[in-house]
Amino acid sequence: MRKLSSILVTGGSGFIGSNFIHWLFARSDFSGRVINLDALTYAGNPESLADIDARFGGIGATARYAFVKGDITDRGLVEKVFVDYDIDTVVHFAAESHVDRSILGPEAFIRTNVLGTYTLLDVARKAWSVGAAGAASNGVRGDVLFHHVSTDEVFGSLGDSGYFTESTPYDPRSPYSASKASSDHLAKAYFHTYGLPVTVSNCSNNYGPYQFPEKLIPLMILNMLEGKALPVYGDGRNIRDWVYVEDHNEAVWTIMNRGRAGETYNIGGENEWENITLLRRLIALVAEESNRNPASLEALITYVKDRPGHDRRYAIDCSKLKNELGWKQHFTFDAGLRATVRWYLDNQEWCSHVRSGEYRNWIEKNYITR
Ligand code: NAD
Ligand code: TDX
Repeated sequence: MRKLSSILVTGGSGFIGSNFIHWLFARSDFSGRVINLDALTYAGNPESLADIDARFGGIGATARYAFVKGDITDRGLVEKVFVDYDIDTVVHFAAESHVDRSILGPEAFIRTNVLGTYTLLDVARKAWSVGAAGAASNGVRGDVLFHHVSTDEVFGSLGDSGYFTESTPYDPRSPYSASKASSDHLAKAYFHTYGLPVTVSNCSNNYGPYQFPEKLIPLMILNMLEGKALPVYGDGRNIRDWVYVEDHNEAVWTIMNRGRAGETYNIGGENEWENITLLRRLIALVAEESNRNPASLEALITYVKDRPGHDRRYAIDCSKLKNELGWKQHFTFDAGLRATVRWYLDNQEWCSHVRSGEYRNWIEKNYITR
């Protein structure tokens, strides 16, 4: 029986990780604690969890939330976190996550996504081994779990038809997806070789609150509000399968509770959109929610040079997760997109902080010197 009681969340100050922590503490059936290990790169913002820290953080036996600023490649630190907090579960979100950045500078992706994942797996194996160091499969505790969060981009690009299933061969095409593919292989290798209880999920494009405004949806919302160009790559007809971040996180938690060790589960929205069609839908919503003229927003659409190696279409078959574990999506695209637009309209301060670097002063004041 998995304990799921002292959970190391890596990358908890990023988009999906912070939503996961919010979502978990809102559940009445979760009574454990969360240790958020995050290096606070440009994409990590502890402000996203200020309320969680205020309600559940602190020192002492009753605290249920702790933030540790640090790098997942720092083996000594990761070992210390495992000991200090008696970690029984890892949910590994931390990553360099933006495809465009990986094209401009792949090294950070290899370091964090490959070396960082290896470091976490190896520390977990040793911390959770029963008996001699290096114990093989039968030497690992049975009440622990390492859940590795990954992406559908490892499967490459689809044509007009078909879906990615769990058995689709890997065919990554960007430095980002290649680094995530490598981390998936390492996670599975630790299951097969050492018997580390590992589950893996491969999810499609997420959207929702707290997403760094370099990704398509928040970038377009903020550019509309500022009257800036809306840059559409190539012909705008690339297709992504969008899932609301809360649905993704519910799937992750479902797998952590009931997923079989050694298995991979695909997570998707079953919600495919061409980028340009999505953008037009977003324009209509932003116009409606912020009293702007849709025609003037439409005029901001600007076709730009395509992303090198731009994958044409992603689409997920998530029937394994639905049939085996009973998960399903709750958010329609309209409801999720409207909630996202509203969140960005209502959280302009968060947006200006993450884009200005001002939030680093806030971090200094609230975390580093504490
Ligand atoms: P994000 O970029 O918003 O957040 C990543 C977090 O990891 C940040 O808080 C950052 O500070 C932290 N981090 C980066 N390098 C680190 C390091 N070396 N040590 C410690 N922390 C570090 O990413 P996201 O969109 O929330 O994605 C989370 C995970 O989900 C990633 O593994 C990503 O590959 C995967 N994923 C994302 C999507 C998506 O649409 N965003 C879809 C499928 C899978
Ligand atoms: O300005 C833009 N214009 C544009 O046309 C941006 C930022 C993107 N695009 C296109 C490229 C993609 O076809 O929109 C689509 C979505 O782009 P991103 O938001 O950069 O996401 P994507 O490259 O699909 O990857 C995302 O989903 C899978 C996440 O960033 C990954 O972390 C995740 O694994």
